Amino acid sequence: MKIESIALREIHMRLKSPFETSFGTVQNRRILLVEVVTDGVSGWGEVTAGETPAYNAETTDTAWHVISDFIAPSLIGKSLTEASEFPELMSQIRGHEMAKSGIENALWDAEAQLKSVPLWKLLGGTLEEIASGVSLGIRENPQSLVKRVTEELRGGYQRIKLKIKPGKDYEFVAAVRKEFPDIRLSVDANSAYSLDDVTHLKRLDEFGLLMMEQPLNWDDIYAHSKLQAQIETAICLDECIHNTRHALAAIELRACRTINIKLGRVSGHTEARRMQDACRKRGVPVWCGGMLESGIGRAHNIAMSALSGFSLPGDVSASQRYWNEDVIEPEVEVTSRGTIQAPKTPGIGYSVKRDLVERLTVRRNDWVVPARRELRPLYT
Ligand code: OSB
Ligand code: MG
Repeated sequence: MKIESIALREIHMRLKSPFETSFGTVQNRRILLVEVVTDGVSGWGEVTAGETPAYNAETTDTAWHVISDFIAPSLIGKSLTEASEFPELMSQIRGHEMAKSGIENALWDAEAQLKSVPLWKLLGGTLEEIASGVSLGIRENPQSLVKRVTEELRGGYQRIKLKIKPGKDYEFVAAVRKEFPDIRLSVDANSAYSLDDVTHLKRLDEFGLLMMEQPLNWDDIYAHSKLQAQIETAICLDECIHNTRHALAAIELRACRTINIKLGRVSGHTEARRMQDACRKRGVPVWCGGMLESGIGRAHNIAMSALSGFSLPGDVSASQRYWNEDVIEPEVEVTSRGTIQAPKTPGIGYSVKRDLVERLTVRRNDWVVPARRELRPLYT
């Protein structure tokens, strides 16, 4: 695979409604898309960094910088046998997993197209139907949250995740649990609590939650091991886990019983696949997290979710929950059983609406292999 050109663009997309987490509210997304052309084929990837460094350290702008000044210049013109060689090529760049992931995943899409297989099959996926759940932002009051949950359950979703933060937790979860005693229900705190809150967090045990996601500091695996020893609810780590070494440390420390794998946070398909495999061998179920992606990132999430370690419903839901119009065709749809069908066509399995992407683009950077210099005639 000779890397002939790389295009990096920023597109602006507006979520249908604002999404509130413990670290802030977002509605206007600034998304980076990557298009890599290799052996005449276009592969697409998405950078899932947020607009602010509140979820993790990266932002749309840090990813723009790292891709533009380091990743793209060092990749252009190179030849790779497989996309899985990319992490080794980038081993000099510390962190910046989301920036790397945007490029690596575009290479995976291209490789799958060149081999005429769906990406999920190239990755070694076996699940042809993916279990789908939803992540619901923090609401003004418990009643409006219950209303939202009711609507999502009508859509067939298999699991409901509620965002929580101090002051917007116990009563909200209690109201939903009272209305729906049997659904698979979980919570996500995005690092809003500390070990001083153990007694408070322990009260959530009574709701029989599937899991409690990332209650403590974004970079503190050890503190989660202290908390897990004192509560019954299974802890799921999200922010803390950037690679398989982190996952293994967390499992050995008993800091969690499940892991949310996000392609961007773990730097792309190669590492995500390694992580789910390591977890599966140790009996730790994993699931696919979401970052309010456009259809391109969503398609990559679907491909990853077909790997057999992904045994819990993920935060991968229908395009229409997020956008009036998504950038892919067909849009991602969820069956009445709360599943997403793995696509049958090569690559990510959805086609990119180039005209729409063009209209949404606000800036763009391009790298092209210098054309071979023409042989000049000796005499003119
Ligand atoms: O913690 O899983 C998270 C969105 C932005 C940042 C962090 C998270 C989320 C979500 C949304 O939960 C999941 C989705 O894409 O629907
Ligand atoms: Mg989370």
